[in-house]
Amino acid sequence: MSESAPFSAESYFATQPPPASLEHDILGVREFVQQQLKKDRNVVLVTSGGTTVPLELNVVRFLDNFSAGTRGATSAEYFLKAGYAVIFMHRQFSLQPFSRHYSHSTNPFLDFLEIEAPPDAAPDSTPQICVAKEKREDLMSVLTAYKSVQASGTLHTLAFVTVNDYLWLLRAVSQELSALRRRALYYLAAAVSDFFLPRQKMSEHKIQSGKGSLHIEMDQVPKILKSMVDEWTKDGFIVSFKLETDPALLIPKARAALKRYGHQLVIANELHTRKYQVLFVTPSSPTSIPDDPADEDSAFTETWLRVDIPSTPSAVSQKEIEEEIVLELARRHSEWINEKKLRQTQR
Ligand code: PAZ
Repeated sequence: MSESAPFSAESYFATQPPPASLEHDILGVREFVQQQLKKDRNVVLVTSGGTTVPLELNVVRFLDNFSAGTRGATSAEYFLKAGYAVIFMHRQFSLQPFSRHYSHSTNPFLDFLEIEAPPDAAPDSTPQICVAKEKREDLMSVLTAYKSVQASGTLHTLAFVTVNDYLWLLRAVSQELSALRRRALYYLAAAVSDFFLPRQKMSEHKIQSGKGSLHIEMDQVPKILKSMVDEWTKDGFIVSFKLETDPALLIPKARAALKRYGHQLVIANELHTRKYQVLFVTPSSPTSIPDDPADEDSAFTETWLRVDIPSTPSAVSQKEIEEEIVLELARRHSEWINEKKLRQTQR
């Protein structure tokens, strides 16, 4: 255990420096939010990918969090399809909406292309590049969606690398997005480190191996969801994710998060089944969660969302679970907005 007091959100931001690009990034987000306000669109902030924890100021080594960014990139596409404008805040070089279909490791882009000599060409004419026939239909559908999103200006992307970049960006983007009040949806799918090394404890240069084994004491990352709910967002609909490897912890951990932070929904998923099933956990009553553990089962509502598991590891599941997740969230978000409006008019 660290001897110093744990970081609160406030002490974290007072002592850890902001990333150099923060001001520039936020101007871009502000402009995007203003455009969406004019168009009366709902906006979702999607966070995606893992965060790093550098061990040195001149960083050679770092800890990383597991995440390819599949959940975030795929969900962003479905949110766009559902009519949301999307701020996609992702780990640098992790998967992104649309280009994810052509990831270099699973579906290399060069394999889509063929070199073709024009049929009646002179011997010295330049060969043509064309898309392989069997790939054209899929590529056309991805490209059409991509171009349409570009033309409508509904996707804004931002990148982070370290957990520090992530925290500063999350706070600033949430504050900008709060202008949309309940029309803002926060979809926190990034895998964020629970521990970090404060700048004040970091070695300036590469840690040397001469002293034998390495002992590092890390501090706990502050629980910023509380500040997000109470201070940074005004009335937004907040969805956090909970990843566990022990299935027995899924429900208790999701319930504990809702009790502790007071947000709207936790999507719980287990590492090995996350692509085929997730659990939506919400408080049964939007206004209060009983303290008595005996009432716990009735205090929360849990709903599984599932898609078919592919029959072989290489078979592609026809349906992506993110489609189901986003459809259900869009429905719940809209219902929640309407309930809030109704309550306001009844006052
Ligand atoms: O990015 P990915 O598709 O490989 O994984 C998604 C995920 C498991 C990181 C996400 O669904 C999630 O649970 N994020 C929150 C992780 C956490 O508990 O910090």
